[in-house]
Amino acid sequence: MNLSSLFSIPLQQTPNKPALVVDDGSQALTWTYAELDSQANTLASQLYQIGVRPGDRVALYAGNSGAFVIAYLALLHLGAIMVPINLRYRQRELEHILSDCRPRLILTDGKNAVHLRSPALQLAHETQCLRLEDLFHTTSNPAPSIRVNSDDTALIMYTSGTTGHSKGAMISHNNVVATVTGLLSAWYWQQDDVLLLTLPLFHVHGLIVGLTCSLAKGATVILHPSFQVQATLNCLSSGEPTLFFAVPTIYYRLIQALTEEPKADFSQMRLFCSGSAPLAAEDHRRFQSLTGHVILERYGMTETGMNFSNPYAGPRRAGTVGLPLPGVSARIVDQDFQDVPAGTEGQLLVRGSNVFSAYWEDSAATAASFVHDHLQQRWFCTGDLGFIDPETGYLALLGRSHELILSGGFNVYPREIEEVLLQYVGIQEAAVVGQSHTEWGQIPVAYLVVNDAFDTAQLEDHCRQQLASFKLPRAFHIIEEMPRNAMGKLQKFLLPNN
Ligand code: MLC
Ligand code: AMP
Repeated sequence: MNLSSLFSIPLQQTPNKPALVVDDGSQALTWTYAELDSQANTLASQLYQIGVRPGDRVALYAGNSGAFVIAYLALLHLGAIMVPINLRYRQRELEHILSDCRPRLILTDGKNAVHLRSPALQLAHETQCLRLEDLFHTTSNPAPSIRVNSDDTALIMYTSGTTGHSKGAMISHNNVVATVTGLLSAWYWQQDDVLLLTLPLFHVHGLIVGLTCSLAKGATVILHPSFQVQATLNCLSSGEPTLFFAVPTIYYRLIQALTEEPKADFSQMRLFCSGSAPLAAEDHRRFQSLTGHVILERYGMTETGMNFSNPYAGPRRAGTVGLPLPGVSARIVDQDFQDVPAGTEGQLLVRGSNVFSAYWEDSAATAASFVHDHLQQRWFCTGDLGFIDPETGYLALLGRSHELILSGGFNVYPREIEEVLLQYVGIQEAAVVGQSHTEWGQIPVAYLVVNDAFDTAQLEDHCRQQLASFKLPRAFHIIEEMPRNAMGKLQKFLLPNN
């Protein structure tokens, strides 16, 4: 099934029901299912006239808004491939993504266009860049009639790579439908659910788990431009939302605010979910004691959509991500990819219709990410380490086999930062590690071997120009030499405070 067909069910059943409310604090704009569909059709027809065709990549570098949602639906109708881009990315990261996926068009908005207009950003000269605000001025038009197959690629989502550059995970319509149908049943979604969504729409969590599930069910999304503690607490206490999905850093900030002002009433809420990074058991407990709600933690990845979830109806165990979602198969294996007994730590492999097929134009990375079993079934190597509790069958995650740092729900690869540090004159060696942090989960810190003394403020400037702000090392430690083993291999675990 393609995604437009999934959305057509609520459109036919409840055309006049609010599908989307965008509340930026000063005003709330509402779209019914019929209005969203009609505006998406009009935009699809405009984009078709501009020359966007099935299989074309269209990059979206824009904040949460009604126009973002309409552009998503329009591109799905057209069979074009949406490439959502993290808004904190700057020149170097943008250049990589745009030159890698070669979009037919970039859609942006008035607030964020400035980063694409930077003279330093080298865009291929034929790349057209349009502001979403300039596209909504024609009268309604039917969408061009295009056949979109379930195996067609709906999205390319860039996810940080171990090699220092992000890779584009090609996610088909079918992959998204698999995650959505799994979550709709696992979390008992209902048509009268109202989801408060404050996460960015450029990642799987906001776009698929939040927006797409809600539109597929015929529920309502209240979308905020970004997460703000007070606006979130006000909305959650307003009696309107029934669902809230967030990353652990957001729960941490809500817990701080509720500890100071514990009056909020979330009695109409049905479900609080956490994912994208590990939720500290302590925060799970504190949120329950402050609100009476037991957070449901689930686990997923850009490449796979959602894989595991604590049960809606059964026990939600802190420190675990629960059981495989419907349609997901999972194994824990040792270094030779052999199954280990329940209770033993190993790498998690997954397979199912939710799992992507390949990285965009990177067959080597694709081949390195999958293994075949004796039945020639293909399993995706998540790189996540964990064990299955022999009694409950619940998965507990223990960390990553690679060096990925998870900061506030964003991925940060040390290698990428190290490469930027090594470009700086005077730095001889650089090692970046994740340091535990109560609010962010982890933060990147850098250890440097330097030739001469230098100005840390200037080094910070250099990093800020080259890296998204969430990748900036929060501390620079100068050391005499890197700890290495007899083979000369860097032993990051021996770095001080790590
Ligand atoms: C912002 N900053 C971060 C950061 N986000 N630093 C580290 N890690 C992060 N995640 C930086 C800002 O650039 C700024 O730096 C400083 O921290 C303070 O910013 P802020 O204004 O307090 O941050 P805020 O804008 O409030 O953002 C915090 C946040 C945001 C938690 C709301 O990070 C966020 O929306 N995270 C959600 C990410 C997400 O959706 N992940 C899902 C991935 S999908 P400076 O130096 O400029 O002051 C996935 C699959 C799955 O993982 O399973 O879901
Ligand atoms: P991304 O590539 O941005 O989609 O991030 C995916 C990674 O986030 C996974 O491989 C996990 O390491 C991590 N992740 C997602 N959900 C959880 C969770 N509930 N607990 C621990 N880690 C998680």
